[in-house]
Amino acid sequence: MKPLALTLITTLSILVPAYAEFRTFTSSAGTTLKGELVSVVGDTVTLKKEDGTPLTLKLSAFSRVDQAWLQTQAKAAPAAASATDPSKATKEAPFVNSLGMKFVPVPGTNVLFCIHETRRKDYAAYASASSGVDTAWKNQKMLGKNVSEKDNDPVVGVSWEDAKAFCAWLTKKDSHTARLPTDREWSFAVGIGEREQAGASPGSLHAKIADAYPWGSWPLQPGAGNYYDKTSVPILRPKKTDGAANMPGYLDGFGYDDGYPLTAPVMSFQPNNLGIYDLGGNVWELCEDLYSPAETDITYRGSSYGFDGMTNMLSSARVHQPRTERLPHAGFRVVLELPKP
Ligand SMILES: [Ca+2]
Repeated sequence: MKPLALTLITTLSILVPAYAEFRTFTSSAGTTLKGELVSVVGDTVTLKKEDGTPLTLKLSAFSRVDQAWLQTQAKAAPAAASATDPSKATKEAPFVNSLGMKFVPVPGTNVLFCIHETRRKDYAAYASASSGVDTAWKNQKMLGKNVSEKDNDPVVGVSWEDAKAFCAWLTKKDSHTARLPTDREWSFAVGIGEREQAGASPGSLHAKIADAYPWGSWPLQPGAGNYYDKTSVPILRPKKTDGAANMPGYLDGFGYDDGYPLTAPVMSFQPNNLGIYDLGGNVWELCEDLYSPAETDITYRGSSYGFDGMTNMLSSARVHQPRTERLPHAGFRVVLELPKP
């Protein structure tokens, strides 16, 4: 990628990314460049190179996957505003905790939802401050590759018990009650809480709402989330047991290609209308609840990078695993309890 002439940015609004980090960008010609995103203004992208010098490029100079990522960053809410009191948090001014995790209100619940899945760096802070934390999260593999190696990748390979221990540690550290979301709270976060019966077990609600997906309605839209990548199609091919197996294109993932064979850094795709990212795709998310009263398995929501099939991509989909299970395509999201109204 050849540097273009540096231009002075005089446009009225400079959109600051939700968070910045060094990442490897790929040009439309396939060459790579490491840099930190500074701004996206119209079709002009400004990066900071590793040596600190700025570099301005046209959006079209980037690969299709990077263009989508850059546009998502440009649309993300500016990170400037934040609330210091959880009860004052809004979508525009989230509560930010001591780890830099951002939390927003979800109507229908009395909690704030973290806008992102718990990151590897959040879990690393907990693991280094605690003793006896299981180390499976450091070494998770899929397709023969390591999963979630970077700080802003979602932590994977954590059991329900591990996630609850993280929440207990965070509660003590920040003096705000942190826990896993209940299955019902998760439904409100993804926009279907009003359509489900309160008190029903997660298992009884599985895939019962046929027209709601985290991105909206079928078909799967480009940029909808980290669901499936062309490079992993032959290996993560959807199972023929899914009810839609005969649908044209199904066994090839409908041609969907998100650029991430495994996990993506959290917040790489568009947020929902509440400002919450990756409720669909990336990693399955542990909930507080048992799947059904008759068993001891725990409920997961939201699907993953492994293209779990149409049924499991529904907003109302639930899967279940034993509470001690540690999986390379599952993690968790934290909620903060608000004072009782
Ligand atoms: Ca997710």
